[in-house]
Amino acid sequence: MDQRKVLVTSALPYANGPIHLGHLAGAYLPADIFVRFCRLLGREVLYIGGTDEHGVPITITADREGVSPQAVVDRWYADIRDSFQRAGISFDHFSRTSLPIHHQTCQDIFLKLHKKGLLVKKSEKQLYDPARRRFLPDRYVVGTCYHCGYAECSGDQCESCGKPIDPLLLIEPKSKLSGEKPEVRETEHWYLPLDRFQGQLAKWLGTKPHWKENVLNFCNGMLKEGLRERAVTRDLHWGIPVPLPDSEGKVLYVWFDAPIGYISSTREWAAQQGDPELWKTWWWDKDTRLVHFIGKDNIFFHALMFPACLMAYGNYVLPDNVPANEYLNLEGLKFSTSRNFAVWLGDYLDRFAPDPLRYYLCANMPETRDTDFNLREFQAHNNNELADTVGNFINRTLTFIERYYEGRIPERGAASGLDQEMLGRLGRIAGELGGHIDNFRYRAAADTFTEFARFCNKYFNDKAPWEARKSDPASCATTLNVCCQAVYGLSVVMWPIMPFSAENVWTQLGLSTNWKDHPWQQDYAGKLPAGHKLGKIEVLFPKIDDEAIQAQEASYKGGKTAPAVTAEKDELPGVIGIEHFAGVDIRVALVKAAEAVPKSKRLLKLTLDLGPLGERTVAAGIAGHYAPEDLPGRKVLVVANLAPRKVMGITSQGMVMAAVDGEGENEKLALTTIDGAIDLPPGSRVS
Ligand code: B3M
Ligand code: ZN
Repeated sequence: MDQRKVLVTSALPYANGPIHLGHLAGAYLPADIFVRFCRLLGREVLYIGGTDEHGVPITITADREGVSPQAVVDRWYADIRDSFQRAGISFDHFSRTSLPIHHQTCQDIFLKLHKKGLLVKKSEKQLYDPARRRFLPDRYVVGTCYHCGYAECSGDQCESCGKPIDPLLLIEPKSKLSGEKPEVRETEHWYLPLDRFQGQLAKWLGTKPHWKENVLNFCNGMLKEGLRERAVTRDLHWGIPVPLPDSEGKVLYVWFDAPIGYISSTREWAAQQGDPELWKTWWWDKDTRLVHFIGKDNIFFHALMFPACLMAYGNYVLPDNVPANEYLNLEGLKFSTSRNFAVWLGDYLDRFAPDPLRYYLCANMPETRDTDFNLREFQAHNNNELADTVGNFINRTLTFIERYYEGRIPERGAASGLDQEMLGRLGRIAGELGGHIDNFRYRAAADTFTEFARFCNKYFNDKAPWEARKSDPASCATTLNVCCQAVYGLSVVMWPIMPFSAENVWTQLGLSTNWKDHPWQQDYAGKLPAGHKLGKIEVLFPKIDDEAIQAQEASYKGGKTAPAVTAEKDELPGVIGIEHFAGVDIRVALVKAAEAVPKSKRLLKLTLDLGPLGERTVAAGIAGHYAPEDLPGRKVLVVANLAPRKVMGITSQGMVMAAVDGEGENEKLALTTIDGAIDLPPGSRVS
């Protein structure tokens, strides 16, 4: 195995809202599992993170909430840092990009590139909002993507196809500030001529055939199209000032500054270690393996643009790997912070322990394709695999020893065929599971782990120590001795995925809870000598019941919104708070069938497809306005969380929305449909 030192980074989340499980599965959990594995393996490893505190995502949040950008980032930096800590994401250092050390590092890099003649100043046309008298960088403008047709594309990068965007080419652009069509004005900016790095980047990427296919495909696609220059400055008042004369009102582009955050976070770490130069032994040493964990929407910046900056500067190592993940969705739909359609990490941790989530996300990691987070599946993984398999084996072993051997490990005698098979498996588990983690195969790692626990249970059953205790005490003692060593082996290989539970097992085994005492490569079978006294035994993975799952479900199926910095409540009569509106679950529904309701002039009976929410029957008062045969195939809007009611013998499970004017004979009615809009799947939320 490659024992070079490893510098690991996880994408810096924007400090403008809480972390959700989609984030966790994308860039944090996989990094943490890898880092913990490296630690036990004895590799020198440094795990760096922090929050991304600049750019338009922050200023838009601040504008919306009527507070300063600093107030926004201060709040979310602390919230994000705490959530990660509670989830066991074990950064060696977690910094923030609004700190002076980061500003200095970025300005230094910018100036060095400028001095080398690698930045080009150009007067360029940019979108400008005349109503607000402001330029509209990045996410201040939305329009339709000219690559893929995505309608909510922002001015820097398309969320749908991941490609960088030239805002001037957006189709039907609109200002996010005024909603108006922007005009085009001249402004001066600095550009990084990525085209000049095309050859160097292609050559470097050619040395990475082992990278994940999704990452290589994306990069090769971009190279094929030809890289274009990218502006690295913006007209904004929040960010790192451009360190050149006549740059009033201009800051560095957030995607120029954010990846440099990895470097400045390392510098801050070094200073705190008492050796401010220590960061160079990581970033400026060709023997460092630099590994960036990110979500797929960040590939361009980590695998092309940031490496180009590092090449331009010189000295720095380039990424050894960029194992980008696909997306984790929530019940078939994208996690959405703005629509509060998410399981928030902090909220989850208020209800459940971190490890069952870590295990489930590891087993369900979006490694090569998008995967789905489903609370029922999470519950099943906990109850069946963790509680009934892993926990059961550990618990039955330890309670047996406590009951019949006074809590001391019994002697191991001659090994039978079954014992030898068990010991053989125990000897191989670290290599097998470690190989998966080392190659970012998390799903296989979780499978291998659980499969091993299953085998342990089978061994226990086959050896039937409860019978052997009387008929063959020596064999019973051997079985329990071997089981204990297997419990130990399980606990060590468990640590990267479920650190809290591993440490709990170490306590139950009467061992140190310091990971440094539990190397990955060791003779697990010989760890616990006969006579060793166990610690206090407890259930490792309690079962999760339906009520707990339902409570968590309610948090995103119409309910709580992400807390704002200041919650303003209007006291006017008839005015509702956002939490009331958020309680109404409006969805896109595809009409599958429509039929007249006997004896009713008003009603049609509709069969609707709500995607992940399933099929519904709804009685709609639209018969005078639509013929049943005109409706199948149309996409309508439905209030999906209304209590069912009986109308003319039909149980109506929701309400179809329509615009109405007048009454009776004079009634005018039109269904609110999204026909002809972009292809929104049934079940999409409306907000
Ligand atoms: N903050 C984008 C994101 O959260 C950005 C990542 C920066 S990594 C240097 O997806
Ligand atoms: Zn696109």
